[in-house]
Amino acid sequence: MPRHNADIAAIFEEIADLLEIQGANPFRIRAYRNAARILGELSEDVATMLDKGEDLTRLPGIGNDLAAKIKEIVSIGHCSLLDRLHKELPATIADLLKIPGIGPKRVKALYHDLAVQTVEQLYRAARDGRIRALPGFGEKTELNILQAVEAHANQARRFKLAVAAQYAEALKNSLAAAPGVSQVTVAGSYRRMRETVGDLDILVAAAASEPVVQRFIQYQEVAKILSAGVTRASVVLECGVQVDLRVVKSESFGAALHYFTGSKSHNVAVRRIAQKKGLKINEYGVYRGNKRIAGQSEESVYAAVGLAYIPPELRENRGEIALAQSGRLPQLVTQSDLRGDLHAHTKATDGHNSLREMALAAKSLGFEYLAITEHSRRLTVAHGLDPLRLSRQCAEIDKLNAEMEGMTLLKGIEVDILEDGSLDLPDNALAQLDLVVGAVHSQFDLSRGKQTERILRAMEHPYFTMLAHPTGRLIQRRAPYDVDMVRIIRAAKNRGCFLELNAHPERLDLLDTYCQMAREEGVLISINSDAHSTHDFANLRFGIGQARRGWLEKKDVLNTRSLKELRRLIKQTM
Ligand code: DGT
Ligand code: CA
Ligand code: CA
Repeated sequence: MPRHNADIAAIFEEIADLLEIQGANPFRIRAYRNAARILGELSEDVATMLDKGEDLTRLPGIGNDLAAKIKEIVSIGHCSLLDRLHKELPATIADLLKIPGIGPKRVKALYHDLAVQTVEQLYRAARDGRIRALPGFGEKTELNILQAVEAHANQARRFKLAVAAQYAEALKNSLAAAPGVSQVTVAGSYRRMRETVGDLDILVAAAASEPVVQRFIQYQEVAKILSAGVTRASVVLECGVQVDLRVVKSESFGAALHYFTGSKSHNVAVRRIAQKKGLKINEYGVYRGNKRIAGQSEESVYAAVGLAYIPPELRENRGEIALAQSGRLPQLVTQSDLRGDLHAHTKATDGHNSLREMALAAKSLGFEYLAITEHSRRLTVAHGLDPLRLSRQCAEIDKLNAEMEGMTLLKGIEVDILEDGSLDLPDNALAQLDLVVGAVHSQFDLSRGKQTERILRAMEHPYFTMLAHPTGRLIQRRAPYDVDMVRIIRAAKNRGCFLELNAHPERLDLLDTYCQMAREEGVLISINSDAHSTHDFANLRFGIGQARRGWLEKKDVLNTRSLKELRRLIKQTM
């Protein structure tokens, strides 16, 4: 039974894909995609909201028709519209969309002109050179398709962190309620906040293991039991996620947690240090000879081998161990350090809430400031602002600021960086703003040299404050554009401007390794929600996770500054 928002979002995405392959009305398709996005970002399960008798049409982008479909899915477990679409199109056709670079339009052409229905048929069509002749494809596209299919076949399925979170947290709560359970932690890459996770590793401390294993394999979402023993079991959930369970005594919880959090290469390095000290370390504890000297808590494990406690996000064997030896680990930024958010949209463009609603939501998080950064005119699909509409919004912001206490809206724009590196709005429109966030939304396939020059040129613009989602990647959907990030980080340093870490779960861009580089160069990063609705501020936690993986401290993050200090810093860029 699909019951999590991610399940319903997946159904809506598939409907949108199939409708698009059929060539349906674009507005109808967009409605399903929007709804999928809203559901994907909602912090509360819609099933729970329905149980409580809440009206789903109050959610942004959900009208009567979509609300009825959500109810249908939650109550009967499937959607009759999707059932019908499955009868009209081959069942395998949606698989084609999983190949990067193949969108619904291409699937439509491949299906109609070459009768391609499966990934296998797609591969053969590309290999035999039949695709290049199709209008809009060509030889280069054909080669790309061939390579993408090969790469896809070699890639194990991974789940985006935010999607895995929905399944992990529900299962965790269920296990926590089992008799005799004292602690439950989702370990592995999930705890390290990797942007995607291969499987979930759940660790439970309990007096007796059997009742926990039983509860686990009987969990309502289990589709298949791979193995079940006395202290461990593995299952596959209906959504396709594999979950490994380990139950341990609470005296070993710390050692087991350390072992199953990984990463493997971090563990190997820690074990080597233990060996040099004549110690043995495993998932039960740290031992000198037969004597157990640590293992109840992770802190005790690190202390026993002479290391400071290393937060999970750092455990990738990228130098964190040497720092822990010398007591120089970074004091990682936390969500409570954030004083504001510098990238958000409203109803004026493609957002769902009013200025006031966004401001109040940010204030309720304890924020001091929120920058409103709508799209600019070039982005017509998002109904981007021209100079006149921007000026009107600025006037509205002035009015709101005059009446609000404890929350300041900053005037900004997410301005398109055009192909030649110029900005999509004239200087006199930008001059009235507090900050200018520049973004690449087109021409992703320029050569590395051209793409880099384009962005560098934009950054030189006197009003430029910050580069949004610097690599443009969408996790599992679009590769980063080819760009020399080292040069961009250096330019940001020289120019005194900032880079964004976009916290949207599909982006998480700037990537952790580049955060590390920016930090070394002394370039401040802003962790921004890119909120399109009041719910989206919840995504900041994923941005914080990526920032911590990138070793960022409070001082490295622009939006940990007070409004006064922030104003001083952004003024200097202009
Ligand atoms: P994933 O699931 O691919 O996103 O990545 P992880 O890191 O969650 O990896 P997974 O699920 O294979 O294993 C979970 C943790 O268990 C891993 O991070 C470290 C630990 N582990 C697994 N296999 C070994 C091993 O052979 N040696 C050591 N030292 N640790 C291991
Ligand atoms: Ca795992
Ligand atoms: Ca695992």
